Amino acid sequence: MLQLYAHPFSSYCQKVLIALWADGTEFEYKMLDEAHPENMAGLKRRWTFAQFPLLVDDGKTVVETTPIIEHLAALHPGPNDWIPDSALGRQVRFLDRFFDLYVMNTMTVSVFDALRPEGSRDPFGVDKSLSTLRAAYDWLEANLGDGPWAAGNDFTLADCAAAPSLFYADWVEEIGPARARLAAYRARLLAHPIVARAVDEGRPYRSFFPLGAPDRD
Ligand SMILES: N[C@@H](CCC(=O)N[C@@H](CS)C(=O)NCC(=O)O)C(=O)O
Repeated sequence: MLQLYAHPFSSYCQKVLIALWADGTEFEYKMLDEAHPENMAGLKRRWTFAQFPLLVDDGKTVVETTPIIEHLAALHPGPNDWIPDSALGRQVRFLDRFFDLYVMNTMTVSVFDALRPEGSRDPFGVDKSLSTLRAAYDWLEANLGDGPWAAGNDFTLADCAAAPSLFYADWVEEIGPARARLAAYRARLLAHPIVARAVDEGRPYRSFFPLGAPDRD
């Protein structure tokens, strides 16, 4: 049985949960919460950086969301082709990197800054990250195709990355009506039943969001 160390409110965990649920892949959910300190201890034992999610497959540790989904695709394939062959696959990989590096990681700068103790905040760094996030939105607005998904007709790895990225990023810096194509893509993602499940399972933890979760979505 696969095991996934994860928390339902974590954006990167949602990326992998979406792939697991969409494929109907069975796994044991090792919840990283206060009620299960043994799971946090297990995570720390298995991965120097204790970042999550973390997959265990037959005793082998697999870390980093994209390699986790690649591992699932190779060894536990389901109905979804997460990384298609050829040029489409290369586009999927690029978009996966785009959402992780320019949307997800950029958005978390503001989130982590809000968690810093008073006096150690970095407004300059936050401003810079917000400007990068706006540039990422503009790039997506100009370059996303007609969809319905990031790389065309099929829901791929790129959409697993896009869903939690855009879900939370819009809370940090609204996409806004001027970026209609991107806003419509985010709305399509949130209407996808598996993404909606990820959002719903994270709903009880919204008070954890340090910037104040908006009263929507
Ligand atoms: N590049 C990593 C990022 C994982 C990540 O940043 N996870 C967050 C939770 S969403 C985390 O572990 N935060 C706690 C920490 O960094 O100590 C991946 O793709 O798995």
